Amino acid sequence: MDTTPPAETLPVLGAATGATLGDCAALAGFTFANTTLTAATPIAAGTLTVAGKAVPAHCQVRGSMYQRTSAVDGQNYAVGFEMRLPQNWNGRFFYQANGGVDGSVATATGPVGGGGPLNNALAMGFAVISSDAGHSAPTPFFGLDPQARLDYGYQAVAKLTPMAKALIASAYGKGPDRSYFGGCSNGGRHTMVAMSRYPDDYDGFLVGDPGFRLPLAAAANIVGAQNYNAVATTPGSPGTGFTQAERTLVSQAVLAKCDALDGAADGLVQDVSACQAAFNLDRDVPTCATSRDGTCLSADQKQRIGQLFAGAVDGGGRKFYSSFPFDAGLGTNGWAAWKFSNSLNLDSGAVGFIWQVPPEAQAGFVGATFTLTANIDSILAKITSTNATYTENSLSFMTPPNPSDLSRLKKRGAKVMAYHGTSDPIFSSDDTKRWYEELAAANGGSASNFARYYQVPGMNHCSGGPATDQFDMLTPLVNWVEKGVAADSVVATARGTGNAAGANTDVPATWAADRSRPLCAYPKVARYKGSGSIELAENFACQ
Ligand SMILES: [Ca+2]
Repeated sequence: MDTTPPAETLPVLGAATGATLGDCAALAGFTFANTTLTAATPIAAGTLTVAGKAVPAHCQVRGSMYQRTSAVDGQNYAVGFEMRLPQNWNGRFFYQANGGVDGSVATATGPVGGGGPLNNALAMGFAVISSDAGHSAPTPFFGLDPQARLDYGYQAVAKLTPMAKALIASAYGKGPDRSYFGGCSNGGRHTMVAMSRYPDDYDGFLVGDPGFRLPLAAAANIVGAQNYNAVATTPGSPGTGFTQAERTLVSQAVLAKCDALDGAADGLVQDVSACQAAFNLDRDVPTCATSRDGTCLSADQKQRIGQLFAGAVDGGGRKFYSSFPFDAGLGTNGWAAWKFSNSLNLDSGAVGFIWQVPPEAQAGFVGATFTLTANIDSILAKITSTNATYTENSLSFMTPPNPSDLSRLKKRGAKVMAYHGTSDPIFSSDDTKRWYEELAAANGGSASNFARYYQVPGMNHCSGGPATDQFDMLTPLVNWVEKGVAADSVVATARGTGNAAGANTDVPATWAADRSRPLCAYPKVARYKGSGSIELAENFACQ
């Protein structure tokens, strides 16, 4: 892949200018089509804290849009939201895309990336919106209503965006000069969907560990649980099919082959691509001669685990989701939770109720039973089906259309910064890497003049793992959009013991608690310069 930035000149959008909030309580009188406000409340400085830091004075506005009763399931639906409008506004709007199956209005602080937030958009002066994406419970049963499926997929964003910009105009006397959109996990998916569907509405996109092919990733995780269960010592408990000791064994085997490829044996695999060529599960992990005891894998385990890392396959042996890279983070609790627990308790309901056509029957549904007994070909057929009630299939409403065609976004000067933890166990960084390479190919070999991708070695799903997972990617995104300054790297820090935003217990005790590393714009990787402390980012170069 070509790393030379294209020579073409793209527009640089001008810088936002700030304003001061007028009367917070008066915003309760704001009117907009299909919108009901329930409160406009002044929040004093320090009332809200994020990672131990006080958030400045702002106005909290709560409400909902498009209240209705479903003709399909008889339940009440609306797009619930809150906006937080700073007293001292920086002229910018941030759409906070939330994770999971949505269904609750997370506090609108505007995460800036990674774990243990260094900062937040609200404290930086952005006006921030957060929503429940069209249903008021964080459970999958909203999927019984076809419109709620579409709101969750992409339509809530289209409903909220013009209302939010009008409310900002009402609050400050002008609309936002610049608008940003960001989130991690399903929030990363929302962001990629907005990049494809709403390129005129936002100027900067912050994509974190995106589940941009969420139905297929969930189906792959179900196949994973079935395979781990097939080698489980306790049937029904997939984690006993790949135990903590065995996962640590594989992590250490990966490090033995890959850690030093970046010039520093430091517990971080920076050169993820080279590692996949260097590490061989079959060769580099001992095969058990007799029983499993944590120092080896059985031949059956190796075959199944190797296949899952290569990419889950359907009943006919066809790969339907991405490969996963071998990395140092699969010995962690976070990795295990996604593979062995969330596969039973989250993926089952999401597949069964939100994406399948027809959905499962709610009465008597048991997530673990569904996951461990479902036929993958039946799941794949149903998540790509429609009928008279559910007229749009899940891959259509969940996935960004044509994700490698961002020409409209690019030409108007908008920018994209994406990151993904290479030990993410649910959405594969290989999938995001493939998307980015396809985006580059669609742009003459490089997309680096408007979209950049940063791998986060060792990081699990959005945070955690043996990683430097604390970073602010919103500030460099603003600099790129508004000043034309692109980031070749973003400095990230480990959250070891004593970290003010909360320690990450996956950070090895042998690391400095505040170890730093550059997160490099793909395809470059951080390599040790050969001298100086290996705890400091300044001694690594993106090459
Ligand atoms: Ca290393």
